[in-house]
Amino acid sequence: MTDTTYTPPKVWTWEKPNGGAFQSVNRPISGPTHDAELPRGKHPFQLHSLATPNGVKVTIMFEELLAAGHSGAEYDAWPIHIGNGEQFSSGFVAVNPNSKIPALIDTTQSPDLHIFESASILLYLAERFGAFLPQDLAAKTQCMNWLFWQMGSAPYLGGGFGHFYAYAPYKMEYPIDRFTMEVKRQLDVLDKHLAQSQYMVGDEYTIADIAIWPWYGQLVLGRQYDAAEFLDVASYKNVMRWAEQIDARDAVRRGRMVNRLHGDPAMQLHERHDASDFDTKTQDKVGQS
Ligand SMILES: N[C@@H](CCC(=O)N[C@@H](CS)C(=O)NCC(=O)O)C(=O)O
Repeated sequence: MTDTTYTPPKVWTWEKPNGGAFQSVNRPISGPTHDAELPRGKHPFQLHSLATPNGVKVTIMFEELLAAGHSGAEYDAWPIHIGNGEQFSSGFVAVNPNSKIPALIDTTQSPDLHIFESASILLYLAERFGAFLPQDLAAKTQCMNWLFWQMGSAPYLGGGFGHFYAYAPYKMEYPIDRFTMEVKRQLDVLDKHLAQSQYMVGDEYTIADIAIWPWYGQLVLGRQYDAAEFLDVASYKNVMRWAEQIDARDAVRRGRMVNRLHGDPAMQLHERHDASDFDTKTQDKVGQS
């Protein structure tokens, strides 16, 4: 199989698995594949997610809100096994017709409010609790600029670079080159900005940091795609300083643990229903499942 011999047909048809890492769940159509209700806990917010960068944005936000004293932000976090296609259950699709984690239900609204797209969730929670969102117009606009920058940029990192560097069935120079170029350009954008600013918006830690860190912060910390050396992440010194500063926050550490199904058992809290779960229900304590 090589990418130099492929001639696209006149009309693409869905005939065979493509050999990629997510071939068993990828489909060219939307909608549910099976009937299954979502579980429901006792807290105001019901989160259905997974500890990918997009999922971690939201669990960090909840843990930061709770750490800041917003007790109304209590939440139940339920894992969605995307490798098993749980994002295509009828219950999940009813909350997010796009079948992607994270998906959130605010049960304090009548009827329940469904919130999907990680930036929409961050903005919803920030406005709901008046937190991690600047009030000043200029600062708020900066925050939105960087929040939307993240949503537009990360697909080049994840769906572009990450996919072809780590997940594609074989290595192809053209897409790896193209997306490496773009990801390094994005890191340089961040590096130049963070040379002049402690956080993405001046000295204020905001939802812009909470959105960008799980992707680009964790990339330079060597947690994404095993690509730290390839991308020479150490050369982005300001991004590294910012990434380490945010990584040291207790709420960020807790947020990384929620709905994590792989890696160090002590960092895996499959379901989160109570603050005490971090001490008693991680996989090193309850055993592998
Ligand atoms: N733009 C969306 C992207 C969400 C997304 O791509 N989620 C991935 C995991 S990080 C997912 O659910 N993938 C499952 C699938 O594609 O079937 C957001 O930021 O919420």
